[in-house]
Amino acid sequence: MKIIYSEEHRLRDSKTELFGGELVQPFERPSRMDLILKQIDLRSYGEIVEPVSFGLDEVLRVHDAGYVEFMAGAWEEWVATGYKGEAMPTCWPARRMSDKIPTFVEGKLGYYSLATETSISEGTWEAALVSKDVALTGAKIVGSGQERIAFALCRPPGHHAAIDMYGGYCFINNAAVAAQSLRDQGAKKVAILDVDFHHGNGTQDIFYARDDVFFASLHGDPADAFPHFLGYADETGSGAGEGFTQNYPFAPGTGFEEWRIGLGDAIKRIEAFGPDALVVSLGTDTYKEDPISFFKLDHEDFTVMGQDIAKLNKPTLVVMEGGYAIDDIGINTVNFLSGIEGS
Ligand code: Q9C
Ligand code: ZN
Repeated sequence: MKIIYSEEHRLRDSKTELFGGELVQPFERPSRMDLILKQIDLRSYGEIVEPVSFGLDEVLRVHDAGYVEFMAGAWEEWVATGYKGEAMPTCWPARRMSDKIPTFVEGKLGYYSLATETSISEGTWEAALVSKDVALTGAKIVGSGQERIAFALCRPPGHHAAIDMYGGYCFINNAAVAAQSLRDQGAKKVAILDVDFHHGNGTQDIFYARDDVFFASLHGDPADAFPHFLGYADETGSGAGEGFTQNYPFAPGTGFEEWRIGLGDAIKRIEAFGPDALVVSLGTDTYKEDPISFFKLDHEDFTVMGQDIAKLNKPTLVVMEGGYAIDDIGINTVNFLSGIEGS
């Protein structure tokens, strides 16, 4: 299997995450990739290839132009204020407030974000741009028929990035950009299956009113888990997109047996939808030891998960999302890949 990867993810190296009222070292850190690469190497799995560079056109197919423009200059704008820490919002357009876009950077950060844990630091946007190149290179490999399956080893992750909001460690929605690219290359219908522990609110937002991209997500119940304000089972799409979104929220402590029933249902619905291509948002934060999640999946469950999804037998791009039980994310990721590839 081709694994698309770039060392330039290291440009994303924020020092602060707001967690439990403290500024801590971010869970989403560069060493995550080293641990995945170590397992890939140990098991002599796949073939690592460099991404091709793409411009902003593909990003603007799914994200708002004002958002992209702000993100491109956000760090410089923040530094110019004289603030000493990394850039983070402190205030949002909450209920019954104005939707006018502020002029001052701190207001714009609030306008264009959905959470405050994710600090913007020098190099963040540059890394996000390369991460989307990784996803788009994978979409080309699969979309052109060169390979039936590929793995985009993206960092920073993407599935929380909405049309015009960043947060949850995500800035550009790599899976959405890739799905749109597959559509633009000729796939009439694309399905996105999101198995990260957290709800893929950004991906849902981007495709919510569309009937050409089916979105299914299994995740911690938003009543108990980030992103808290999206991912309920009664969100099924709007307008022409009605019936093309499917959510599977699960309670704290959920194990693989129960989770797998949801997966089986999602797979059945994807089969009925009949996509020409599949994008999998892969997060390994469903693992039992993940420091910020509450499911109970074990190493071998990731292999079975991959095997179950393989039965769909579609051209497939796997896109890396979350996973923070640092020592184990490599094992879980490669187990999934070997399961879905059938090797
Ligand atoms: N108390 C991804 O997995 N905060 N993002 C969690 C827990 C944010 C996760 C707080 C989690 C974002 C890509
Ligand atoms: Zn996650």
